[in-house]
Amino acid sequence: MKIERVDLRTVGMPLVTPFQTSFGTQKDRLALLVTVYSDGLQGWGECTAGEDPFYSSETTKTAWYVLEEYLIPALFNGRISAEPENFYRESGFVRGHSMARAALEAALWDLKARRENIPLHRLFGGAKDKLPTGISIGIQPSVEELLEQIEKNKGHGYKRIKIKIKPGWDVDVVEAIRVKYPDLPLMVDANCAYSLEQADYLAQLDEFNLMMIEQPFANDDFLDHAELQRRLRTPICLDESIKGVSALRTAVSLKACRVLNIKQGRVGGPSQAIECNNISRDAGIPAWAGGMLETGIGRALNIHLATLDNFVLPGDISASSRYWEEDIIDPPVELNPDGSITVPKGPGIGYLPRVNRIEAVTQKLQTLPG
Ligand code: OSB
Ligand code: MG
Repeated sequence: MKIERVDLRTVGMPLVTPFQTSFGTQKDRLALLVTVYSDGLQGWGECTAGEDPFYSSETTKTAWYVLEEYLIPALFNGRISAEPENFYRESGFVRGHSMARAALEAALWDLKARRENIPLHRLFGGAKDKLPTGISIGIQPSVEELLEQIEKNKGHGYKRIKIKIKPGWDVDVVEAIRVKYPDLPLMVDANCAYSLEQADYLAQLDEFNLMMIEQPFANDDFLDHAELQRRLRTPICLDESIKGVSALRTAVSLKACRVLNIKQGRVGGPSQAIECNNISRDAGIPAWAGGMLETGIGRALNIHLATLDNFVLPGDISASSRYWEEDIIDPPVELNPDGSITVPKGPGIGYLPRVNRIEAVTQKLQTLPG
């Protein structure tokens, strides 16, 4: 497979509602898209890096830089072969920059699946037709507004609700939810906002029958999470800490989590996400597909990965309308009345990139080789 051309672009997409986490509030998404061209076909990938180095050290700009200066040139000079199965190993001369690498790997998988005229999940070895779907609700101006959001999204059919927590927006808020919804499948995500000194405080969450508490401690921590997990009945779920297969093996070995959030970009690409599926399955740790406020292009990839056997919990793979007035894929991702998403059967990511719409929202475009 010879790649003739690669487009790098950023697209600016206003979110339908601002999304607040313990590390900040986001109103717009500036997504980085990669398009590879070969033999009359295109493959599309999206980079999950944020605009700012708050969730992880990578940003849209660092990913652009690494793609433009290192990864794409290596694809043209043959150091990287364009076979997605080999991409992670062949791109390993670039240390770190997992999300930059993952974006190009994703585009190569989409291209390969389109060439073989099969949906991505068949290449990945996933076999589900429908996926249970959850939604991640940001920090709200008031508890009343949060309860309204929960009511509305339960009505849409979402199978579980995840709320963001931070110091000052945690135990009381969860208690208020439980008063109104004693049986709602509910999880909380702290995005690293606490430390082990708050373990006794966090232990108060144990009485609310949460599905999991996601990433309470630092983004590179395992030992404190393991200590907290020993003290809590509620499963700890790791997100930021799991920067790849090696980190997952460390977490398993230290018993630092009982649930795993798999984000393909964070772990180094689709091939590494498949590896994380297998390792977590063999360790008896249920997993689910996390989200990074992707456009339809990145979300479609998450949908295909979530067909793997250990993605047993509802993922953050919500409908397009949860994020965007108008998504950049056709058709948009839609929720079935039972709150599931039907895995698309078309080739590649299974949705068509809306090229006119993508061009309309493009902020920066670079074609390589220049
Ligand atoms: O921690 O899961 C997270 C978005 C940006 C950065 C981190 C996280 C998130 C989300 C979004 O929770 C979930 C989604 O895309 O639906
Ligand atoms: Mg998270």
